Amino acid sequence: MTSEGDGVLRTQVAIIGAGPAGLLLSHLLGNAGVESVVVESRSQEYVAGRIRAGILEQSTVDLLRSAGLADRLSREGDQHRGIHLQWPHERHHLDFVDLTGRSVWVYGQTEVQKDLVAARTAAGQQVHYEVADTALHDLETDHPSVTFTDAEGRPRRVAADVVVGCDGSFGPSRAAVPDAVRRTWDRTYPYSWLGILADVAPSTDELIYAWHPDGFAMHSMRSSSVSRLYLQVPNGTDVATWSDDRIWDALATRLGHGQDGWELTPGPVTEKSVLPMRSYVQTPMRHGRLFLAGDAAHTVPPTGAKGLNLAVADVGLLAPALIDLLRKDDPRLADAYSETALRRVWRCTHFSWWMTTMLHTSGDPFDEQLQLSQLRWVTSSQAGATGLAENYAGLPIGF
Ligand code: RFL
Ligand code: PHB
Repeated sequence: MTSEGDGVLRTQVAIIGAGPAGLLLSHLLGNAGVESVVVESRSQEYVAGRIRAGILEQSTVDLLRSAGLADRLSREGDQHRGIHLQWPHERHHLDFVDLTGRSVWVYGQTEVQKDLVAARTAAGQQVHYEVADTALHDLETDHPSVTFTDAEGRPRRVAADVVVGCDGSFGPSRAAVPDAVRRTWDRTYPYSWLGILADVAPSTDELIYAWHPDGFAMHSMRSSSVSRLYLQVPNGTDVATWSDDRIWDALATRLGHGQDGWELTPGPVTEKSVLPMRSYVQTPMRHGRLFLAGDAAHTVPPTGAKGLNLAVADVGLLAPALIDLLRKDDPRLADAYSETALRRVWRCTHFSWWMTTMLHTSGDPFDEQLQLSQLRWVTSSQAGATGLAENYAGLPIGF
């Protein structure tokens, strides 16, 4: 039992971060009778309201289904067979189902988060929201702990067998691995995305990824009445310099392909933000009694739709490893976690980098010709198309 005495919470697994990685881990552990306490620096509403990922790959949906988390996803999620890839005057559909037998689902991270919160609340999970001063201690011993200041300003300690850092790119967990042990790889791209959410029916059946001399554009969606669109913009772009009209004009130009009378239908913009593009990997994903999962260990640029899916895949490996460690005293999966997880992390890091560099204009005419050549190849060769499809729809967990 998770117990409280002397202001100390005792549990088996202390989880830092109540995003998708943290809550899913707590759910999978709870299903197997392993107790956890979750601490989160933001409010429940803030975490659930963040507009982020929109695409779930096959293995993510399979895992959510097997964990009993997919009732609403099955009813409200929109299964897509593939994506459209285009450049001026050409649009091609890649059918992942024909190419690989796997598909993807449009179901927003906001909805995944709501489903996770509902499931954890129903199970009586302890989640401490709006905490401050989160710190990790004694990770190289058998009695690690996490301290924090709770929402009422009281100092608290969670004493656990294991600590899991699910606290994203800006949390304290990744830096809790000593400098002498950790290795990092980092790439900042010379462009950002301006993203909008709009109350208008999508102008496309499936997502459009568009290469254009003015810069990349993408048409995604959240439902039959809500569209999500992105434009490549220079780093440091002030969102205030992009009026709604300017955004819709740029989207119409970059997404228009001059055929079939296709048109983009504009609508009221309900959210607008600029996000930088970055690749980051930190190894190892385990140090002593600390395990890292999701964005805490790695960041990918969003062009491959991999961030959320990779967080789910990490947790899909980590949960059985911790269950074996804590219930059967069997450390084999826990000892293999970092190496096993990193194989998929590097595959997705490469795929996200490849999609990003194939589709974003750099202003270099040589790059431009290579990009167009690559696009022609992935849309006309069975081998090229299958490679993209296999990575986008996602390799099985454990790959
Ligand atoms: P999260 O979601 O960042 O959650 C980490 C949580 O930790 C909390 N935290 C702390 N808690 C306690 N103490 C501290 N000191 C803490 N510091 C931080 C944070 O408040 C937060 O709640 O990480 P997680 O769970 O690993 O999940 C990762 C995903 O959120 C992320 O990879 C995706 O959103 C990336 N991503 C996409 N992924 C996809 O698979 N498909 C997509 O289509 C996709 N599109 C996107 C995206 C990310 C985007 N943005 C804005 C980064 C589109 C966008 C626009
Ligand atoms: C989204 O719908 O937000 C989305 C979809 C696909 C991506 C990135 C973002 O590659």
